[in-house]
Amino acid sequence: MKNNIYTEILLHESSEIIAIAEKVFRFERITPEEGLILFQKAELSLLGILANFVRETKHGDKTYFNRNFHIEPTNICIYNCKFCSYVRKINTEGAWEFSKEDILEKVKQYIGQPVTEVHIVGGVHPNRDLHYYGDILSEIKKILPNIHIKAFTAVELEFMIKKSKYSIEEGLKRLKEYGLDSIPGGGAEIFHPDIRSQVCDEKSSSENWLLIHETAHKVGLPSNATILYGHIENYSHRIDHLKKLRELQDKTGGFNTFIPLKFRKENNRLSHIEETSSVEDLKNYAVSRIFLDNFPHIKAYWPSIGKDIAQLSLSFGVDDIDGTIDDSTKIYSMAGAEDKNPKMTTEDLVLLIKEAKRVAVERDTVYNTVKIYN
Ligand code: V47
Ligand code: SF4
Repeated sequence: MKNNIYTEILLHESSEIIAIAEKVFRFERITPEEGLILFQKAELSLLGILANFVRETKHGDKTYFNRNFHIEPTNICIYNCKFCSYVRKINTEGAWEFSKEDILEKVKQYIGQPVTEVHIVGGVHPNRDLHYYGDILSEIKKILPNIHIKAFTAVELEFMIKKSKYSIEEGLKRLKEYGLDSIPGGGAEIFHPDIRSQVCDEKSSSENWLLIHETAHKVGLPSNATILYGHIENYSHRIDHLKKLRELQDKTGGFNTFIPLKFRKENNRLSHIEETSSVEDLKNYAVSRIFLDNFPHIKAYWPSIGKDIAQLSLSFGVDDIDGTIDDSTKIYSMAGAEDKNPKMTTEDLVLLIKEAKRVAVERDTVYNTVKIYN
C-alpha cells in the first residue's frame, strides 16, 4: 500500500528526482549536486516523504525535548552582524550586562526543579575573558551540581580564549575544567565567504568556527551546528554549508544536532528582506535531514520558528523541538518572532508532540532518555 502511494507521488517527478529518491530509500548518501536539485526542483510532498523516511529510520516516532533555561549575560558585542537585532555598544541605550551575582541569582531560582540544561550565549564583550566566564560556570555547578552547561558560541569562545592567551585546545580544556559540558551551534551563520563577508564580515571566519568545533570534539566536548538561512544566500550557499558540516562530522562524529535558524527581520540592518515562507522553512528542514545523513538529530527551535511550524516540521525530518526555555531568551523576540515571552511547560511540549502523532521523549542535552510520555 505504502509503496503504491510512493509510486503515485514519484510519477509526478522527473527522472533525476526519482534517481535521488531511490538513493535515499537505499540509504545512499546524496551528493551536493543532488542536494541542490532537491532544493530547486523537488515537490514539498516528496521532500517530506524522503526526510520522514530518514527521520523514522533513525528515531521512529520519538520526538525529543528537554527542560532547559537560557542565560544571556550581555548584549554588548564588539561585532555588529547585519542580521543581529539585539547587539548594542557599551554605554549605549538598550545595552545590558548582568553581573556574576545577577547570573547566579537566576540560577538559584532553579534549585529543586527538574531542569537538566542551562544554555548560555551572548554578545562578545570586549572586557570579559575566559577566567571571568569560567568562574561563573564553576559557581553555577556549585549551585546546580547536576546541570549540563551548554555554553558560548564558537565566536565568543574564539575571543575569550585569545584574550586569555591560550591556544584553542588549551582554552577549551580550561573551560571544561571550569564546568563546560558542550557547545551550542550558534555563530555558524553561512560559511560561504561571498555571503559571510556581506552579513558578518568582522567576526570569526568559517574556518575558525569549524576548527573550534573540531577541537571541542577532540577534547570531549560535543556540540551542535546551525545555519542562518533566508536572507541574501541562495540554495548553493546552503548546500556548501551543509557539505562542510557533513565533512567535519565524518571526521569527528562530535555533532549532536543541526538547527536551521530562519532569519527574522525586525530591528536589524537586513529588515528590507522578506522572511521565508513556511513552505521554504519545511523544505529547508527536509533537505537538511536528507543531506546530513551523519547527524543524529535535526532540531526545530520553536522560539525562532514558532510553535505551529515546529509541530509541522515533525513530518519534514525534524525529531527535536528544543525545550521549555522558561522565557529566558531575548534573541528572537527582539528580531520579530511571534512569541515575545518564549516559555512552554513540559505538558505543552508533550501535547504539541502528541497532536502530531509522535512519541514525546524528554532527553538530557546529549540525548540520554529522561522520560518517555506514552
Ligand atoms: O548565531 C541572530 C542567530 C544564533 C538572528 O545549539 C538570528 O541548541 C535569526 O545558535 N534571525 C544564536 N537568527 C542562537 C543559537 C541557538 C539557538 C537555539 C539552540 C541552539 C543549540 C543554538 O542566533 C546566532 C545567529 O545565527 N540569530 N539574529 C535573526 N535576526
Ligand atoms: Fe555579536 Fe552575535 Fe550579534 Fe554578531 S550575532 S553582533 S557576534 S551578538
